[in-house]
Amino acid sequence: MQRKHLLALIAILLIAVLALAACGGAPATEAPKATKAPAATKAPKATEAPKATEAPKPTKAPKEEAVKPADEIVIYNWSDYVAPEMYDKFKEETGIKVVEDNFSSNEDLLAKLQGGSTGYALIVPSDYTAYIMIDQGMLEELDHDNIPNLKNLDEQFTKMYYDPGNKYCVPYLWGTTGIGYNNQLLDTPPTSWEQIFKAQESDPWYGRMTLLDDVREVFSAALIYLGYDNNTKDEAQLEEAKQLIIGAKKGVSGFDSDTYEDLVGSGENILAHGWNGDFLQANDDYDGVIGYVMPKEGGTIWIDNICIPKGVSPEQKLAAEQYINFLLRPDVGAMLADYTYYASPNKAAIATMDSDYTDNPIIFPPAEVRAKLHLIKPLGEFESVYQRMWDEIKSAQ
Ligand code: N2P
Repeated sequence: MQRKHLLALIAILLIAVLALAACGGAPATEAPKATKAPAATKAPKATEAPKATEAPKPTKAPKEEAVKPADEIVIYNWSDYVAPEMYDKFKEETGIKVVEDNFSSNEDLLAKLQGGSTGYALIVPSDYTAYIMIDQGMLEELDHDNIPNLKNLDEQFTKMYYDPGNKYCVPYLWGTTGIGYNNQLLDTPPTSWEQIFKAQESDPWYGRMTLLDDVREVFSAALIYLGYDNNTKDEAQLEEAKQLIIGAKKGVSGFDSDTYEDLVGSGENILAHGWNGDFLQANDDYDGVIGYVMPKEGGTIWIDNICIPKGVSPEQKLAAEQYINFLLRPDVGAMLADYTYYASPNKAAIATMDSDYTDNPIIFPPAEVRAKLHLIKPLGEFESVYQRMWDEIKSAQ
């Protein structure tokens, strides 16, 4: 080959090499597509995840990793509203200690929270009070990623008017308010609110009964007895209910929301206005001497909820969410329901329980009773009228 031909050949080869190199650049720009496309179809998480976690790491990951659950949280709860071994179990499993403090009414709970920082990481308001708290911005939004057991809730408890989608609260237990009685001291079960509100001195239960220390519950019982809406905003009806309650005070030994079931069980009292599960629970200590009825006029039904008040630290919030998730486990939900004798909103827990619980008509009222039950509703500004009249009832001689 002649030298100039050789040079020409070298030049051609060189061009070819350069052209190939240039082409080689093209796949390099296409490469992300080539690796990304299969990632999206084939193994979306496996191939894409590393990139996804790598890229945003500087902004997001460190913050999430920094939050460790608090090692102690305080729950503000109703009394006798937990199986005591639940706290031990949670501590054993997570290292987080749960300390409990108690309140006796929704109004006390609300006032306490409105009074400023409490240190509580969990609270248990009833439906209408959860509504007020959500409305007033008093609750933290729940991070559902930390509560995967939400899937165990019976669907109807994900659609409650006060918190659709469980954005702020998780239903804890639900129940009814009626009359408990000592079946050794009373031959026939009570049938009407009249026996409390119109008790005569000759009645054996006169002076041996209590009303709940609870403004909305007591007004509900009186209003329902009078045939009115238990959430009425009619002041004349409320006044009538107030007079009825004042008239009943003489035959009532006190307003009590915490020990009334024991007073009936021990025989000190004969009747009590109270919550279904409390009477059933007390029966474990008093050999089944306590009965419970829903008066013929009807009564109230309520759903209590576990929620996180605003102002908790991220560590407390995480620990609180872990406790909520624990509660929603089938075994723990069953432990809670079994001990308290209240109805569980946890479908997976109920599925593990026996018919003593699931077929108990006091826990799960039959349709004809359900039809007579009413929720206590939030009343906005009008709530203060109930409160004023309640104060008048309390101070009346
Ligand atoms: C439990 C009280 C039941 C709560 N002792 C009523 N909302």
